[in-house]
Amino acid sequence: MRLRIVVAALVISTLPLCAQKAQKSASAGGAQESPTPSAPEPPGRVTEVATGLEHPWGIAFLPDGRMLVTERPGRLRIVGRDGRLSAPLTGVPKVYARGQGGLLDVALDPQFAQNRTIYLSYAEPGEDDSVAGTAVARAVLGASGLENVKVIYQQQPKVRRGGHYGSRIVFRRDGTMFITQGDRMDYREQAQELDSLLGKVVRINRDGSIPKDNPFVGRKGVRPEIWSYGHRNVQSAVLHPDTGQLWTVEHGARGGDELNQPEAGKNYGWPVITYGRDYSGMKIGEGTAKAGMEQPVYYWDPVIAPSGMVAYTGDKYPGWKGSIFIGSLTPGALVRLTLQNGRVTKEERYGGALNERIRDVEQGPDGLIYVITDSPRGRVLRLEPK
Ligand SMILES: [Ca+2]
Repeated sequence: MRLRIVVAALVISTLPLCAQKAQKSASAGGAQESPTPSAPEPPGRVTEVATGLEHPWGIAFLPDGRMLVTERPGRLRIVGRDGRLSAPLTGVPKVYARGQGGLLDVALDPQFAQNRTIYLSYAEPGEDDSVAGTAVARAVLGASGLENVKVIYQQQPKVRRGGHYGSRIVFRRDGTMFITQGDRMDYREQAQELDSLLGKVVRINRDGSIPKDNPFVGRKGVRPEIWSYGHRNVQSAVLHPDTGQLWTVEHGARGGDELNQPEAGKNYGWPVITYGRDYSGMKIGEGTAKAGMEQPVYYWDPVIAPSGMVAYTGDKYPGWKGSIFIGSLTPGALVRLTLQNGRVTKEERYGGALNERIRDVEQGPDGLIYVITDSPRGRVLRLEPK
């Protein structure tokens, strides 16, 4: 009698689990999941290069080894090789500096040595400051500030509140530019709508015009800037130095950060398919897979909260050439992925002295890895090999 009660209780208690599993397998995507490795001290020494930056967001090295660094409240500074911060450069466009908004990425033109041109991505306020959207401006880096500033991209529509502005700027080998964006948080359904620029990776020419070979050019009711869609919030992007293909990492909700290789015209699923759940624990969308929607190459659950990414091409650290590095905001670490034939073959994480909110990662002209930390007194750190 007692045994029967126990068995019955077991059957009842496992029923919802079985139902859940059956439902899961009906739409199982089968993408590769991070094993969530531990995060020991990095191999080498972490040195502070600069400090006192207010929520630094993006870094780009100038050819002489100095760095351009954005601060999210709306300042752009040069960090000298001695770590000294310049005064804020003049000419930076007005930014919507609230919540996740503000001045975001900075990138040098592929022909910077000839044209001294840089690009900034940022949250741009609307006319009355009640709405905002991601934007990109180009400018010439003058002696003490930006000159010939021109806004070359504006995400449409601008919306109220919300976060998820993305964004990173990456140049393709053909000279066109990718801008990664987010779904503006409260508007996630628009990631699937092709007349909206929310939740999209876009591709434009460096003067702001639209490349004629973009996947949706000429299609009625579709924004011609769109390269790929169904993205949640892409704050990590790199052009793979071997293949020339775009790699991105996007923030999921609870679980479901994704490594993607966005290809022209493809749908990356958000918010219809995802490996994550809402912060409340509720299911999002329809499952993890659906016909016509791409699987991520790799996903993280629990999340790493990815921001900033670099493909390492140097030879200063044994065994790291060809690895991809991603900054983790939460739990805070530098994540290293080894890739082979478009798959992740190994993930390592370095915490310890790098156990901070890492907002961007770059390779310096000296072949060393630099990161910036997201805090009111953010720092530039350099990882020196043993
Ligand atoms: Ca996806």
